[in-house]
Parts: sequence; C-alpha cells; structure tokens
Amino acid sequence: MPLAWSRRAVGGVAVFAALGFLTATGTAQAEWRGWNIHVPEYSVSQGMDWFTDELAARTDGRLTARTFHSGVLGSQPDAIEQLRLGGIDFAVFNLGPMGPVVPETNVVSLPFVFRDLEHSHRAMDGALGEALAEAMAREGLKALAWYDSGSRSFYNSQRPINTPADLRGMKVRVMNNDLFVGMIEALGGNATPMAFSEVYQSLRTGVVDGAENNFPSFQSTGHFEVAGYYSISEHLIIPECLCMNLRRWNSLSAEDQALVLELAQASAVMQRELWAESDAAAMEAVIAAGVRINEVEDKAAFQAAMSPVYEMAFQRNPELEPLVELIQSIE
Ligand code: BDP
Repeated sequence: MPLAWSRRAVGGVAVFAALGFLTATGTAQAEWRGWNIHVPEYSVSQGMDWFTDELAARTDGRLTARTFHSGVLGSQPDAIEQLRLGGIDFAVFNLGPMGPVVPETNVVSLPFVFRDLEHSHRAMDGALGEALAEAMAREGLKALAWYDSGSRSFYNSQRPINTPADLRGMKVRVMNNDLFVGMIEALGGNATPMAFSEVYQSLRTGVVDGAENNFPSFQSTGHFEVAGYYSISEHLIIPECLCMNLRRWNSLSAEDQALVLELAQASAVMQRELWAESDAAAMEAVIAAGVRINEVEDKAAFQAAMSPVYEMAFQRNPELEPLVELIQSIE
C-alpha cells in the first residue's frame, strides 16, 4: 500500500473518530459509515445495502447509514480496529482475520471444523453464535447477524491439487491469521498472509502461485484470470459477521436496537439466499471462462494433516477446545 494512501487513511480515522464521539454524546446524528471489502454486485454488498435502505425507510430518515464498498476504507485488519474505535460504525467481516483480535472466533478458522454449510448455520444461529457474539462484545464489537461465505478451496496457476503433496513448495496467499499459515505449512506449502486487494497482482506476477477462496470471490476479484486451476477441497467454512461499534449500539434506544437487530437478521436471511445463487453462478462463469476445476476425492488426507493446526490453536487459546466440542455436539 503506497505511503500517501496510508497517511490519508490515518487522517480519515481521526476525523471519523471525532464524529463518533459527537454522536455518542448525542449532539449530532451523523450518517453511519459502513466498511465492506466486496464489489457492489456481491451478495454481501446487497445484504448491506438492503439493511441501510430499510434502516432509513423504517425510521423516516432519522437513522441513516452508508456502506463504502470495494474496500475503499482499507484492509480488513485495519477496519476491525477502526470499528472497535468507532472510526467506522458497521461492517461485514469474515471471521478469519477476526481471530487475532477475538481469539474465540478462531474456532471457525479451524480447517474442516464444520461438516458443511448447513452445519455452520445450525451452530452460528445457536449456541456457538451466542458464544462468539459475547466474546466480540468484550472487544467492543456488537455482532448483529451472521452472513454466508460458503466454503473455501485452493486455486493456483500451476496444477490441479488432488493430494496434500500437490501443494508442496507452492506459495499460497492466506488471510491474516497464523492459523492459516499453520494450515498451509502442515500441507507442505509456503504461506504468505496478504491483504485481499493485493492478491490479483501477486498471482499475476508470480509473487504467489495460488490462494484459497470461495467461487464468488474467486470470480469477483478476477483471480480466475490469473489462476486457472480450482480444486474443490472445501477445507474452510468461515462465516461472516454484520457487526457494529458497541458504543454506537449502546447509544441506541431499546426500540432502535430491536429494529437494527431485526433488519440485520432479515438482511442475513436474504444474503444467504443470494449466496447460494451466486455460488452456483460463479462456478458456472469460471468454468465458461476456461478454469479447470477438479473435485478433491480424498479430503480425509487433507483433514488428517491438520492435527498440528488444532494443537497450535488449543495451546495458544485453550478456550477453543470446548467450542470445538460444542460444534461437534451439534447435529
Ligand atoms: C472473502 C471474504 C472476505 C475476505 C476474503 C479474503 O468474503 O471478507 O477478505 O475472502 O480472502 O471470501 O481476504
């Protein structure tokens, strides 16, 4: 990221923080600022737009909010800090890069922890979601609803991945969290944590050979243009959170809180439907564009290699062990 941009971003944080302070004291009702990494057509963006449109409509413009799409407010690790401080008011975050801030959320970044997407829904809409929301609240974040991000699989510019050995020596971009570095290393590859916005260039220039993500992100970022092999390993299912600055949330009346929660959760129901449609459509689109897709036959081989990742996670954050047991106890 160029230095000039970083400086501007720092200046912006100060200005946003000042606005947050004013509204917290009730002297001004500023438009809420929302952070989003995705392009406007993405299901997450559409869910957020519906949420903000409805918020304004249902309060006759008393509460207004605007989402800045396409990551223009910076990378996710920075945005998590801004949301905690009140520099931004709401966001949809993938829980992957949330782990360094809220260790309990690391549970959903453990490879193969959920059996499938429906299993993750049952967990997130129940006791697991509640436990993670409590942990996030301790860090100044109010979790309003859980969005979908499907399952993540490997893709690269070199070859199809069928077995862990196919990843040996491969340079793979991961999201910002040591668990993902451990995951790639356990499979024999070299992990590079990197911001989402930098992955396209890095794939194009060979700084990395591959990355891992779901079909909609693989498509919307154009990564499929520079990484022609997509191997369905589904090693990670990581939910996303529509969340708010906790102080902002606490400053709302009980009535407004109920409305915000209702709209956030309705937006998640919609986003999950859009997710399923866009997941299928993105897969078709990348196949049509010439991407070679293979289904990993022996996922158990990848799963078996993951014990060091679980060990590392439990050693650093013992509170993860009961959370894994909780997930496993959910049908
Ligand atoms: C996408 C998530 C987004 C992440 C991105 C990534 O929706 O929040 O930033 O992956 O890999 O699937 O960084």
